[in-house]
Amino acid sequence: MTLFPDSFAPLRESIIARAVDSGKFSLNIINIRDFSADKHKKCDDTIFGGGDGLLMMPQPLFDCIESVKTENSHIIYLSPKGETFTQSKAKTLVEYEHLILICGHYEGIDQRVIDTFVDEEISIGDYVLTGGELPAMVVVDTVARLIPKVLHGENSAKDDSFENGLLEYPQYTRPADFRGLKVPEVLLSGNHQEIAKWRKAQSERITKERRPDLIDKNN
Ligand code: 4F9
Repeated sequence: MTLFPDSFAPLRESIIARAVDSGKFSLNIINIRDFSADKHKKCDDTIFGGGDGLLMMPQPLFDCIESVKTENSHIIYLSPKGETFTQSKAKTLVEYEHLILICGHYEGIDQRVIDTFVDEEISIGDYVLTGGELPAMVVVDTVARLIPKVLHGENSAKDDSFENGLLEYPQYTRPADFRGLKVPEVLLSGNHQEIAKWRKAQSERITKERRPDLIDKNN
């Protein structure tokens, strides 16, 4: 749910678009403005108590949410005040039958919408954006690729970074020698046991170098 449905064009590309077109999941971009009862379709107003900026009014959001929610809906508000989004959170979310993502814009939404409907607030990181649209797309993309058969064998999720608590090992494709830059010999060996050993060692090395916090978290 958004005041800016056109900003979701990126989800109409590539893997996510194909998954929607082949019915692996459905995606409805709902324009909150369509639910405004105001004759000018107004959806935002100034903030009680003072302060700069505009807040999204409760009426359009209440009507928008009530038009689609069922007892199986899990309702998320994208907000810098939320719990930080992780791969592990994505795995929890993919189990829900129906997710509703509410995108605030301007200064956000009236607290009564949150108190009445929202099951959890999610942040994608400690920074402020112009709205919840980009965070909603991040959540949709991350969760959608965990739905069975959205990814195919050639881009499977099982070796992804974070999947085993480590960053992914380096990868190479043809040619084995590009301008004198060579692919590590072991990967051409056909020895699957040695390849698995090399990949595990590389994963551990790169995680130790770049994200020692991930190692501490696993131990
Ligand atoms: C939401 C930022 C989630 C980070 C929403 C302005 C936001 C955000 N994570 N910033 N509106």
